[in-house]
Amino acid sequence: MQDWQRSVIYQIYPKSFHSHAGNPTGDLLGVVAKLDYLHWLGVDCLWITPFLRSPQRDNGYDISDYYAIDPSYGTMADCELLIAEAGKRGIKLMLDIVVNHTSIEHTWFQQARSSLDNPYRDFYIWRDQPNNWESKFGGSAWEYEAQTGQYYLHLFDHTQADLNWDNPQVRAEVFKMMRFWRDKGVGGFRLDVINLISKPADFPEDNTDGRRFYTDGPHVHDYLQQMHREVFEGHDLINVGEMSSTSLEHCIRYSRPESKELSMTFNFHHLKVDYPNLQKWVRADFDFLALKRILSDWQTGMQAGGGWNALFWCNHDQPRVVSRFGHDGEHRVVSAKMLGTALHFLQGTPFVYQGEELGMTNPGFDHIDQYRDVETLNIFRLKREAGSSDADNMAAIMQKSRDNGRTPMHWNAEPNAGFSAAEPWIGVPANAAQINVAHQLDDPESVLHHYRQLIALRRSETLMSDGVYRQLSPEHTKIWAYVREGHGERLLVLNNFYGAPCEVELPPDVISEAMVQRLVISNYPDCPLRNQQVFLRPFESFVLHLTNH
Ligand code: TEU
Repeated sequence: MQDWQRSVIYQIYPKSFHSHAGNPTGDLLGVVAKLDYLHWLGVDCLWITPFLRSPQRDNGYDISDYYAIDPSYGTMADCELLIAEAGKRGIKLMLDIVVNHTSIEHTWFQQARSSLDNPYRDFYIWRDQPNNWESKFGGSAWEYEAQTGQYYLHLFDHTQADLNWDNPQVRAEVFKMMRFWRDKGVGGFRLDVINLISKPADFPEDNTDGRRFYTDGPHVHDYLQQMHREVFEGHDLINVGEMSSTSLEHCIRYSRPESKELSMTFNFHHLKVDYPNLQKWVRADFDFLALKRILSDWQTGMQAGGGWNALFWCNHDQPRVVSRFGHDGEHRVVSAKMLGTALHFLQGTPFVYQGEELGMTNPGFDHIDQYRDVETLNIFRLKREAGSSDADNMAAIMQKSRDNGRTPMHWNAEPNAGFSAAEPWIGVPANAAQINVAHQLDDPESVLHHYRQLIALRRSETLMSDGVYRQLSPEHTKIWAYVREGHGERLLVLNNFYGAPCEVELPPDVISEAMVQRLVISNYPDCPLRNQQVFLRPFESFVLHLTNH
């Protein structure tokens, strides 16, 4: 087992974490100020979303200089201080590398667009005519450049131009930049949409949006192996790839050690269970059986193939999980704990997204003016142009917008939730006075203490890292039941995903009153001895360690 296979990673969205300077947006010194909190929580590593120089059109995922800190976040000295101070507390820092595309303000693009024979022209992807591929943020994936009379490819916003990875000079520049950060002391990389970097040379099209052609594209494994040789080899780094619309087979290849590519992969299939017919922008309940099936298939598949999962419910692109798969009203605390337990006992490396450990909820913003996200604003405009009603659009946006997860971290009950002395760049949810760090630190029954316990358990319960996953009662419509087994022992993990009590009958080989039962964690104060017939209270969740003697 590698160290990172026993680690827990905490994700920081620095724009919304803490402003040390008292600005509308957070900064790196704001992260430094909260390191003691993160150390207390027990996390091993911080993934901080991009803070490099950027026009911030997509909140830093549009980088214009890979070697400079964006002034809104501070200076290179602040970054060095953060690496050093985190290191003193045994915490690594994972840098978010966005190299599928750059901002069009990057000098490479400025050069490239200036003339057809500029040496940087081939850093990007140009065509005389667009094909029918669509941008993930809506509309065509091609933008016309009048000066040179060609179109450039952008799989995301038109200000995010896709790099041409088939050009060896592009790869050389990317690897050089990554070595620069490695040598500065970062402990690893989170690679943004890294499975989209290899586009087929003939740009094929059919009647779809085109993603099937460039997802996990023709040379992606070769390029990642080259990255491994040129950046990772001989260094102790945790590298996680964000894989968009990927497959299990590819994720095994990306993450199994023999491939010499990455440590682990994120995928999003389990977060499309509330996209009816894969339509994101529709308000819909989630499909619980699909959620269990998808997560279970990935558990068994990755384990069989020797791959490694990055486990997560939340990130800066997703709504808050307690509002999504739990209950953000009267059952908020118990359901947030249940969701934490259900995820942390899976095989893989768990990620906790800032505020998730408090059970933060979606903010309930019901007016488009409250939203900042480029994707949300693009979609609202496109839907309106297509004739869909504002009421329908807002219903979907309130449920699905990425801004649901981007509101400021709730530190305390003071103005702006203690995030900043200044009015924040995006609204603070009304429940910040009740749901915040200061309050939960003092409450041993809080979601925060439950997460701290989950994080600590990963060090003491070996089966959390290496136990074999087996789903029980896959057809049960309310309960997700699974075991992790090995060394003649077993963890039994039971989770009621709903607000009504219910029962499940477990196989006799899994549990009996004759077995030695030890309660590992639970979200109710008492936990009676169990046998095959288990009764669970609303959103109840617990884990038992079982042995035969
Ligand atoms: O996200 C890539 C991605 O595919 C998404 O999760 C995306 O937000 C979703 O498809 C939109 O519906 C990454 C970053 O995490 C995201 O913040 C960036 O906007 C995106 O890449 C472009 O760099």
